[in-house]
Amino acid sequence: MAEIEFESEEILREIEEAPSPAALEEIRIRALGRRGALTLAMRELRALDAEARPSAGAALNAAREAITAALGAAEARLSRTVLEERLKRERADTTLPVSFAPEGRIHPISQAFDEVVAIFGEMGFRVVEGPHIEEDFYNFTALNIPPEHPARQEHDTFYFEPRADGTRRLLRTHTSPMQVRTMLKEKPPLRIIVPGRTFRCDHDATHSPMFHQVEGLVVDRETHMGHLKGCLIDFCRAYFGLEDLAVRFRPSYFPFTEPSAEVDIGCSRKGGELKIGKGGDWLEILGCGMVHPRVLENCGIDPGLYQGFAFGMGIERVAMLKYGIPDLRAFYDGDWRWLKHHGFLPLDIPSLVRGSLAGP
Ligand code: 2NM
Repeated sequence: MAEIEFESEEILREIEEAPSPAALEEIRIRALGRRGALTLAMRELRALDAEARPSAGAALNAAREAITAALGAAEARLSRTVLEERLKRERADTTLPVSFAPEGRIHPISQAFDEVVAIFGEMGFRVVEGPHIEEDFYNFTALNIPPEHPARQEHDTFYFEPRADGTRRLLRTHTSPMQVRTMLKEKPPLRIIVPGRTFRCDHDATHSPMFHQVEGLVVDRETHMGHLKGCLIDFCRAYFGLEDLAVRFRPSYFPFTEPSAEVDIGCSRKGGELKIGKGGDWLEILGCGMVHPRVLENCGIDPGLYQGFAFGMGIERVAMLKYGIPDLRAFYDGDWRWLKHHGFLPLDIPSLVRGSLAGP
């Protein structure tokens, strides 16, 4: 035998035009497989005349290299195409609206915060937030609670280890340190509320060592007890969604306000069932008072020119009353079934009146 017939041009053209990795594989088998055209041609080399063999062998080897290279290039091109098509097919549009049936729930504490903030926001209050770890001055001294004052014991304070100079930092026992910081930093008129976490070393069925408060402060030239009463009566009626809710102010004592009062809302406890509104019984929900002149002075405000009122409430308590949650401790358990029952749908916008309870 003097010659071997093998044409690689047709194969190379087919490789170039292969539409898919599967088509490419079919061509590879047809050319280089065990019974492929080139494999069979290589086998014929043995039957060739000795002088014709080297050049024919070299030609076949060159054809093999060309085909192998073309297959590699085609494979890279086709796998890129496959990836691009898959990306096009599986594309996620992140601008689409979120699911309308979300599984998550807004915690009742967060919901109550949002509702309280919405009401005071509508009245022109600004939200201020600050650190949980505080200095003694902002938590106590500036608020007319000097060292050895019995209120320091009543506050059941969590203290940190003393520093070299003997002073200790603490976990704030109320959010009032932020009222102090705001008065020291800004000029009246002031109208702020401070929602946040607070800490007292107290743990039983009705007390948690970590709890939540909203406190408020108004300071202006002629702020008086009438402003305090109007503001807090409006708040109670808006929060509970009852225009005729009974509200009363009962004299009380706080070191940082004078006079001081506690705010009760009307309710009825007939038949063991609590109903908020009217009915001769009372429920305490707020503490308040006119800011003590010494507190204003400690915070760089001239009590001869300015007066202010302040108030504070426990968020757990107002949330329990409004949403009918019986047990304080469940707030912190992180039990998903409890949250499914008492939590709120994330897409509800908290309004001045109420957020709707999530369905089952
Ligand atoms: C309350 C009750 C009464 C209060 C006072 C102040 C400050 F810093 F302005 F003096 N902040 N919050 C206050 C007054 C808080 O909570 C039951």
